[in-house]
Amino acid sequence: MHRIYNSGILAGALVFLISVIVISVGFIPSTANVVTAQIGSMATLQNIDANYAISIIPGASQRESAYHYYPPAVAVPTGTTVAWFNNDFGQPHTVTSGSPNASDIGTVFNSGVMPATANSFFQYTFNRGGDIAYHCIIHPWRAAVVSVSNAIERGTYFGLSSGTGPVWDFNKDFRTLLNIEPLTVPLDRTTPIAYNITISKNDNSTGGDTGNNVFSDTYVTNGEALPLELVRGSGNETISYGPDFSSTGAYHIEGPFFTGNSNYTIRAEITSINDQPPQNQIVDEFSLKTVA
Ligand SMILES: [Cu+2]
Repeated sequence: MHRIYNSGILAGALVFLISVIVISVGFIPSTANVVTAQIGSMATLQNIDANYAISIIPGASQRESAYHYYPPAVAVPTGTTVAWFNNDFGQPHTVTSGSPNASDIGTVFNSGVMPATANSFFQYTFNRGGDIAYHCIIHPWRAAVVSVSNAIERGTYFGLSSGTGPVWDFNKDFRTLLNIEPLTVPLDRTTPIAYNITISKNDNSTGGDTGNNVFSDTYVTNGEALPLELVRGSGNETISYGPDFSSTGAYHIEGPFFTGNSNYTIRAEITSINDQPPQNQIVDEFSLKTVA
């Protein structure tokens, strides 16, 4: 998900390219809140302030491509900043809110034409709940959606906000982004904080309530909350990857252990702050139910 390309561009060539594209596309919706797509350098990519990356995949301009944006559907908590990267080298694209042919396209966000150059990205912060469809004006045959939730649970030491709330319904969402935010540890954007995340599954089939530990790993952020996406796994393997960006980017857990109609406990603990164990235990447990 995290891709960095090396390439320089000439501003003049870029302006020319955009002019050609705009002319050939024919229109930009007049209602659009056009925001110029940003062209990140290596440095800005490292320092990008987004939480979640969506890729405009290689081949996205082709009609037969299964996806234009990947992942095509995500569920995120309010406050999440999503960054879309044009990884379809040599092709211009847009990230434009609304379904193709809808009357309100581009009213929530519109990247304008993202140049067909390396490191071209657009970002938007979702501050309101709801499902927001979007598409590419140039290739309007693969719409995508960001589902935004206001759901938040407060523990003693952490606030847990998520894209789906305490019930994760696989009929709607294959993935859900959690944001695990410490309530008692200052987030100074600098001091390393190590989070241990343990997921246990309560096996109802035996009538028992005992949690089987199905996942445990430690993630470090630089004085930031922990964005952590849960993905319903398709294979037999558990995959943990990330972050999407240096400090604010999401980590991901893709697990075959996420199955429908199950109950999970997510345990979050801060195991070190600036490489020192905290003086008091900082730990909370949250319940998550899956429905299929
Ligand atoms: Cu496109």
